[in-house]
Amino acid sequence: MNDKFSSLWLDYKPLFPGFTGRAAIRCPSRVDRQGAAVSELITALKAMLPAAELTFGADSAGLIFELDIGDFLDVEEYMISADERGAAVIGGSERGLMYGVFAYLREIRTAGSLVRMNKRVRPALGLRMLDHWDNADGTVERGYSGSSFFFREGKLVVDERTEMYARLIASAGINAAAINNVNVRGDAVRLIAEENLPGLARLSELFSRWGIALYLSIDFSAPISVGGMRTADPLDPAVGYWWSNKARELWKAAPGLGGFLVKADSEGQPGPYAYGRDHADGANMLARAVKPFGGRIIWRAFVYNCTQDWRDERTDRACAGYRTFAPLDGHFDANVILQVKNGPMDFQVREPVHPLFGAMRHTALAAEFQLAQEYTGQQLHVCCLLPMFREILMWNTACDIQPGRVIDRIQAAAAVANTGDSFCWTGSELAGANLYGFGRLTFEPQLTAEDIIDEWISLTFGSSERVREALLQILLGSHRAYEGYTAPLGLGWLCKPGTHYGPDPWGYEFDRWGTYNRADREAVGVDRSRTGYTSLYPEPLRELYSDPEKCPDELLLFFCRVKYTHVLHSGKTVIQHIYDSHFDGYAEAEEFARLWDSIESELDPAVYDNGRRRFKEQLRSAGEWRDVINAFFHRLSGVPDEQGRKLY
Ligand code: GCV
Repeated sequence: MNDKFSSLWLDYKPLFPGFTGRAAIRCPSRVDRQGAAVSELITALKAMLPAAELTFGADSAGLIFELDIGDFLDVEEYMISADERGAAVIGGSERGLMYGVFAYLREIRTAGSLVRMNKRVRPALGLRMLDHWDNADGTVERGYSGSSFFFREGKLVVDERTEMYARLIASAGINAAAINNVNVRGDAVRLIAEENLPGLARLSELFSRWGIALYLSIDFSAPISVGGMRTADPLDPAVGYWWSNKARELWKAAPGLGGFLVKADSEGQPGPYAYGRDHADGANMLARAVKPFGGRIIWRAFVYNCTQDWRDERTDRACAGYRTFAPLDGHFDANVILQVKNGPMDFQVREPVHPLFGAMRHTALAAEFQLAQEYTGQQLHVCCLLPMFREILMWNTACDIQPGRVIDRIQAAAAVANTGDSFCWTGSELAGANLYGFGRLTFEPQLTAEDIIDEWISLTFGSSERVREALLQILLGSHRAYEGYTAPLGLGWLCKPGTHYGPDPWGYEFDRWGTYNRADREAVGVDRSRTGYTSLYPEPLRELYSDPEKCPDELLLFFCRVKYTHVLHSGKTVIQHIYDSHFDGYAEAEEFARLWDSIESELDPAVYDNGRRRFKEQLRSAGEWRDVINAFFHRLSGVPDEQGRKLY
């Protein structure tokens, strides 16, 4: 395991190196002096005012930083009033105070001075969570940032990196983390067994200090695999009893536990179906076991038939989550949260918003995003997902409950983490924007993606205007570019099966996963009115998506099957759009690499070098995508490029 790590956006630099006066922290006894808020403020002030005399509580003629807790605020809410002489930060609890301190530090660091400000902020969502797909053997499923820092050879690790991790994500506003893969395999099955209680206790204590609830992905069949029972039937009272005892044991050792995350009856994971029960039976049995301890069950809605017959044109994977869970609306206990992927498929570069967000009226929902860029370049390609995440959160479900945006319909947001034991945590420094931004966006979704990226650049790379402009241009344009040179117009799954990296337009065709583009000589795309998928949306979305003349260009081939000569709203034909977007996307990637080179002198040499190697691979891969996909559609359609470019 790599023990060296960067402090990323928490790398406090001297702000006023020449300030030799006094700086005092004042707080009443109701504020915990050993708590995260006070300790972070001390760490930051020592680094930012290296020559100041830092005092605690005493009167001071210099700068004054007052911290307090006010029960008129919500637990995670904070207020800041500040000017050139210091600041007063009040939180609704230690947690709120910690968020207030982080917010204040962020403001003065991005401004480069002590600022005058008045602010009162409450997070938009109560649960802002990271899901790590770390395995107990130290590997990370869909991990592109090195090995796990939570597990080494089957054992839990709690060390300085864990502390830094907690500070980093807390500073971004994240308040929960599931540390192990939802595919619970190998030694991870026994994570809830007695031998792991001391490790879990240490980890949950560390997390709690930073306001983070520890979640565990569990094996639904643990009564068998861990408990030695003969069944895991959720309606068998002995099974419920086993889970209740297990929960008691876990919460006694680790009171900071938040609950369990469950992938059941999906891609080979065990679940209630084996006993003829449904997902509500499974989730509620666990919910009852954890309820006395304030625990929650996060139950994933990623359930579909992954052994489909490709010739069956009626069965559509996109419909599966809806058809499984919509009939169960209202059947889940109050401490169950149904975690729904942002789209109906699986984190493709472009998907429609999942219809369950508009449909589930009586079920608590979490939106699940993926920071790990499984289908979006695996952190070798720069692909900033924040504009897309924000668009999804602000998307109007058109349901008849108002307000009806996704952000109004959910109680929580979770993201598959993109971290590992690489020095910069996310393999690529630029992928750090996704990690930071997910927390900030789910805390304050009124911020734009540009606001957040700008803030992240300043905290991570400093105040150079050239760096700021170059990185903003790269990050803000990166998703559009990636979509352009890979899978435009809502066409997903053009990637290689298994690894999900690089082009293979027939890789997922004619297979069992139910993920097709159905391209032939005449036409391309899936007619999702025929499969019944468009009917899962209310009007006016249903009509919008069903009609190729109305459907938004960027989703056309997801929803409709059209001829290559079909004319888009943009005025181009489908085939010409495919060619152009591949050439344009590649040109944008070239421009990103050039911009990165243009700021070389302002970057740390190791950071520049890491980026340069990744941009080189991005360009190689983007060229491959452009050529393979253009050649594929050119050969199928026989339509030449209007500009006469070589299509290979
Ligand atoms: C953890 C996709 C990924 C799998 C992942 C799964 C999920 O299928 O390729 O690696 O498994 O999603 O979200 O459960």
